Amino acid sequence: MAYHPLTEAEAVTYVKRLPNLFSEGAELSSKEIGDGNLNLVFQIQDAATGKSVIVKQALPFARVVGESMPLTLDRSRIESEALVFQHKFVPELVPQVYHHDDELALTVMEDVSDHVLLRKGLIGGNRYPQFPKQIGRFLAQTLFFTSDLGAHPFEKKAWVGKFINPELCKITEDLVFTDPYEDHPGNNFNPLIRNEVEAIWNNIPLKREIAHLKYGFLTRAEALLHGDLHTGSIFVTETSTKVIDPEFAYYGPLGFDIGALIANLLLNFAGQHGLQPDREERESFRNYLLDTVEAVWNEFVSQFVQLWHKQAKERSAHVEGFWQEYVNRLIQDSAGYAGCKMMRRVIGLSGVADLNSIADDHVRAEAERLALQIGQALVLERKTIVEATDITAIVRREAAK
Ligand code: SR1
Ligand code: MG
Repeated sequence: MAYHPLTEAEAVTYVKRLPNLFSEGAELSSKEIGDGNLNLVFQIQDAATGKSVIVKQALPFARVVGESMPLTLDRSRIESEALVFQHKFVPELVPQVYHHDDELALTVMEDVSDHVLLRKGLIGGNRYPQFPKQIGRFLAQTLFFTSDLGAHPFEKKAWVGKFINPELCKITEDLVFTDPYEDHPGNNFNPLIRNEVEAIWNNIPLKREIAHLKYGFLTRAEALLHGDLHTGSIFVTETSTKVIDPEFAYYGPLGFDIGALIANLLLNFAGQHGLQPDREERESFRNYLLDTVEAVWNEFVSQFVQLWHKQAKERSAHVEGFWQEYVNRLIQDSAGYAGCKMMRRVIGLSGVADLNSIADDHVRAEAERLALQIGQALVLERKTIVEATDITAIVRREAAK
């Protein structure tokens, strides 16, 4: 079938033709539930059995901007291949892919909407005690086994080729590392923070550090990244985690995925200024978020280092002291990428609900200023960071100012 965006009814007809999903004659309902920046998402349900699937279809443009921002349909193939890939390493943490159609740029997959988006859950003040262990496992497994540490060198290079993703990388290169730091027409920030934003545009030492981080993103094909691991790409319950949406997947520096997650936890930390009016509740939730940042890093690193010692195939990995230096650099990269990802969500094209849902412009401006302060400090001070508590100490210091 030639590419066209499906209607809700066409999405039903499409899944009915697929073997082994629904029984013949099943009465299926269909609802387009996509609220992300880029794609159509249909939920197809059989009310009689309760079974449901998701049909995710790429549009030839970015939904959040419209047809003026054309976007490759090939991202659908990348996403489906990345999901299948990640599912092999951590089946319990990634939705199962049932079917992919290159021509229609769509993927039929497991419906995980019995979970809630982590961003929504955190905005609602909910806590997820199992999350650090589970996301730590996701990060450790997917990053280790796709890197030169855990993969055969021929295999790794073939994977680099398979996951070349130039157009979506270009979005990140522009929206995370370039546009927010200059007076770019795509930027979209609260006019009340113009002074702080202009100070960033004029801060050459900061921009130089961001240039180093961008250069790492451009050149360091270390592992297959998720590529957009924010809290809107993660579904959670109290006991389960599912990572979705790897359409930005490509071979890049490990710290970019870890940093994305830390940034989004800290954007919620900043947003608490407007999200939680009760001071004690706010402090308690902020402590929870910082504990989560520390636990995510600690879980990741302990699982990653264990894999390293037990399963690293690359002989140089076993040179004495190398793993410690690698991990030291990784936490510094992660902090730097977290800083960029915080600033882009305040200044750039695509914001986050943790801040944007704060109705009062002045209260929101306070939260946004804090996010910018933390972001800048993480970029500028990243080389002093050794442990996760060094990251959270920077955040506490900036919040206390
Ligand atoms: C135009 S796309 C904007 C953002 O949405 C995605 O989630 C990525 O973060 C991208 O930068
Ligand atoms: Mg996405």
